[in-house]
Amino acid sequence: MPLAVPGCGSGADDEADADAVGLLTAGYDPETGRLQLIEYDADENGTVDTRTYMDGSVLLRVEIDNDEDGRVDRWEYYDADRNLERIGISSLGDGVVDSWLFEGANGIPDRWETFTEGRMATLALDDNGDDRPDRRLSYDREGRLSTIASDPDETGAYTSTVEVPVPPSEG
Ligand SMILES: [Ca+2]
Ligand SMILES: [Ca+2]
Ligand SMILES: [Ca+2]
Repeated sequence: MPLAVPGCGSGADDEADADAVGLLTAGYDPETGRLQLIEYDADENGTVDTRTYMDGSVLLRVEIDNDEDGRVDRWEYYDADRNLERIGISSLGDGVVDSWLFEGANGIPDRWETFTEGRMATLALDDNGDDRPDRRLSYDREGRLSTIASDPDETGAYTSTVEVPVPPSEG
């Protein structure tokens, strides 16, 4: 039996075993009884990798930890009709969103935003609805538009890049 270490700060309260039913575990608000959280082991390896946040029957968001290191890699946000609205991705795996994908009206992403140190670095847009970006706007450290890359021939790659001149300083 492991010894309890008193006075060392953290309690052992959050070590409660999950009463998993199959691969799904549901969490309820202790006061209202509303469904709050569904934990799911999508690849059935015994470790929860998908958490769905709910407010009763309303789906709020899904957090996915693909590599199961305890840090979320993908966030999915849904609108009131349960349509996927935007997807956040932590490409560095550090638990911080650095890319956002926005779903277009046809249900496929038509806008991608990437972030560096909390500011938008690039914004890519799919203008012709083929699920691939055709234009990419890049921003400099000051948040100014610096380059516009585009794919005028629809090759699937950016073949044209235009530098946006830095405006003359106002001083
Ligand atoms: Ca798993
Ligand atoms: Ca992870
Ligand atoms: Ca496109």
